[in-house]
Amino acid sequence: MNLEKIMNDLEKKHPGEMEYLQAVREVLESLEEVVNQNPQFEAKGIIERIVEPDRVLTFKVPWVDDNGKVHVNLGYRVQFNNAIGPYKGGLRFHPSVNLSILKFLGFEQIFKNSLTTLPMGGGKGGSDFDPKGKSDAEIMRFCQSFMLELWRIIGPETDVPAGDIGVGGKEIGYMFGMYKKLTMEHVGVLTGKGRNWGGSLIRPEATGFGAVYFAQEMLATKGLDFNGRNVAVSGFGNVAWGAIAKVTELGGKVLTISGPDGYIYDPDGISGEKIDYLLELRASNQDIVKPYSLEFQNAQFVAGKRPWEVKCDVALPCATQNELGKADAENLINNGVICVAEGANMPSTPEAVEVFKHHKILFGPGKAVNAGGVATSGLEMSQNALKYNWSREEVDAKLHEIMRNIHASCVKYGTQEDGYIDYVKGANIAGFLKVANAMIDQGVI
Ligand code: NDP
Ligand code: 2IT
Repeated sequence: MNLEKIMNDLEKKHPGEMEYLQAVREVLESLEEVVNQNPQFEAKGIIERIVEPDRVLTFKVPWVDDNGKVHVNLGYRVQFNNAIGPYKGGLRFHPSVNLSILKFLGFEQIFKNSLTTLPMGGGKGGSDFDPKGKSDAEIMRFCQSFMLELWRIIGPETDVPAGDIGVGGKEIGYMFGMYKKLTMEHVGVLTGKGRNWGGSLIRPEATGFGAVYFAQEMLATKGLDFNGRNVAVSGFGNVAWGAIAKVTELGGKVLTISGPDGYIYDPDGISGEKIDYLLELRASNQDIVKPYSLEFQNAQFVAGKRPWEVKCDVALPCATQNELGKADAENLINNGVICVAEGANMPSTPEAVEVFKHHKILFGPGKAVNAGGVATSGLEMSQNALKYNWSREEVDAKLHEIMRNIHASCVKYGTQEDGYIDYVKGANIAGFLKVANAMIDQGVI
């Protein structure tokens, strides 16, 4: 495989799509060996076909605010690859959303979903709508307008969206309501639904729980565990919340959370009622973490900084892409970090990943570590199809088993001659092989 030629061609076709090109390069670098050893992949144009989405829908989303003012946002759905199952992946509402970000997320989702062992293809969507400071009624009107376009191309066997940044249970509810009204069908077209109308137990916690289950497996390869460990977490959203709850349950101490305004350092550890407070903070729609320091004694707010300067054993970046750069990685290493597991999608820059690999610490990439969210979405789809609900314990046990299997796949394909586990390489190869072979079976389409 001529990696540089493929990347040059892509850069020409999609100039300026920085995040998308970054994600593709990382995957292709990992695949070089496997593609060179398997000439059928090149002969069938697998790489050229897998890096381009099957289709992209963009649309305008007009809506009216509480004062009667009209706003127009952009809406997108990137249907990337459905070789192993219906397109599946979240919707992100954040002002930074653009096509490059959604293509990076949709591309990553192909491999992540393949790793889960469940039959799900890859997709992603969203809007540049900013939920910050919006009233409930405004969010509802926006979600309804968004679904007035999106409904045409989704369906329980076609494309099943879910949440991501800025999209949680509330937004899924408003979108589901509009879909149901338009189609007159109460079906599993979205995941992350409310518990009384098709949602799965554990889905809200799943990404964070899964990330910690995966990190547990990583630590176990060195005979270590979470008990008594200091943990730095970034973000304060859905993923951060679930991860903090599970780390605490396993005897670890979470020292930090972060938001766009800075980070919180809580030397007493974020546990008990403080974890519930995170839900309140997020639901306030204000997008700041500072109020935490006013609520709890001893907690300090550090304005405008990231939590990676805090001494910790384990780091769990759970906010957003490229939030942990080279200098942050060096800080973590100098402070003795042993494990970095990505709860968010692509939070570490390529330079930061290089630093982690160079120092041979345990480093788990998002597509493996955070796959528990979409895996539990897959379990929600199964329950919807069965018209049945599994108990909390049943879903949690399945999630745990899936995370153990993903870890085993990474070890199988990522273990180097010296015994170092390259989780990036392992996850990319394991995720790729299943999809690539399915694409070969199904012909050039
Ligand atoms: P939430 O909206 O619940 O929280 C996102 C967090 O990241 C918030 O703290 C948010 O603050 C912060 N954030 C978002 N964008 C930026 C930005 N541009 N700069 C700085 N901070 C930012 O989202 P989730 O917890 O669901 O998602 C967090 C990460 O996990 C994302 O990378 C997402 O793709 C990934 N993920 C989510 C899954 C899920 O099931 N929800 C599954 C797998 C991965 P603010 O909004 O104030 O900017
Ligand atoms: O990035 C992700 O995997 C998600 N936001 C969850 C996707 C899903 O379909 O549950």
